[in-house]
Amino acid sequence: MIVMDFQTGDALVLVDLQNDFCPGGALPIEGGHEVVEAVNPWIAAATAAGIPVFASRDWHPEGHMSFQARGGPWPPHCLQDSDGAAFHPRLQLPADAIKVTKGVRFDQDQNSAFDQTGLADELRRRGISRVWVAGLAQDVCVAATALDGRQEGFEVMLIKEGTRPVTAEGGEEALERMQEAGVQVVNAD
Ligand code: VGL
Ligand code: ZN
Repeated sequence: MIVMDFQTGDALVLVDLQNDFCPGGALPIEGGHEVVEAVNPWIAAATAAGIPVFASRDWHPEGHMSFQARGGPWPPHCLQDSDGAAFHPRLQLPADAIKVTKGVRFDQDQNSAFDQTGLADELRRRGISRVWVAGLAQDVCVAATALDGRQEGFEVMLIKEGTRPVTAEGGEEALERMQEAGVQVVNAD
């Protein structure tokens, strides 16, 4: 078990810690708000170690193709500039956190923070070789991000207490897929 063992060449990548994915939001994930509390110490440790913090956000146009009205799987969520799309108020993002905006395309969804955002190139440009991933949801955007991170050649550490799934079965299945792809699962407790 490796705990908050940050080193030069690391980045912390926080996926979609937005109001709509927390209880009371448009696409609530059970315990989503607890994830926010769980990642705050990781943000503090990263900042103390000089490790950059990236924060992705789902940022959909009105009537996005991933919404049920368009035949997609999801209720409307994370509408651009809405309160639901805002980062959770208790998330202690540093002022210099680098935001990664996704889900903006009209013609397709982007679950992974790497999907057509240029994130992989930006990480490489900064000399980053290992990413610590946490956020929502474990079986959707976190899994897609962790798997793409591996695909792009990064070491990937999944912060287990820093993520929750939409469904328990989906979460288990995603965890297996991530581990098979070489994602290391770590826990602070
Ligand atoms: C997500 C469902 C729809 C996520 C985004 O961030 O995991 N899930 N859009
Ligand atoms: Zn979405």
